[in-house]
Amino acid sequence: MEQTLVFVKPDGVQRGLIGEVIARLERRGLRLAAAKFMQVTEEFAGQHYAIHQGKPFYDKLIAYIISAPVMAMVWEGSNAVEAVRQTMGATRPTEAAPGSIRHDFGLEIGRNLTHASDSVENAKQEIALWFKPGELVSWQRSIDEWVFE
Ligand code: DAT
Ligand code: MG
Repeated sequence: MEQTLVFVKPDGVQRGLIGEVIARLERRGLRLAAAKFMQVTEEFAGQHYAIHQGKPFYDKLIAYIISAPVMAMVWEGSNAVEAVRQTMGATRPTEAAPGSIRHDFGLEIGRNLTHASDSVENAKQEIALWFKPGELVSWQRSIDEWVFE
């Protein structure tokens, strides 16, 4: 089953939107595989956002991500990577589709509420960075056959 890494960023946590994000992913039919509420260190944030090192927004991005706790999760399901990116919406909230989280709750790219892996390959790397294998729960739901074809 395809898996993807999601985290509710510090603004989403501070604004009390953890439950909203989880509710939307559950409602979509995705299955939770792991969850961890944590304070990210500067070093860890640098590892997660290594691809953005050197970009003009990098320092502010790291300061934002470590400014309060985050809620990190692994979600799984058919086309999980693409489906979760769609539920989150485009990076810039003013370009995010109506009905997406970034549209419905965001205004600025530097306060865009959530992270979601952008490819299956990156999802694997990010899940390995954020979670130990033993923290992932392998389980089935009785409704799975009504969600996964
Ligand atoms: P996404 O979070 O949609 O995967 P990304 O990987 O391109 O987007 O960038 C990571 C985060 O960095 C993004 O959520 C917000 C910030 N960011 C990206 N591009 C930016 C820009 N041009 N100005 C300010 N912040 C930016
Ligand atoms: Mg990204």
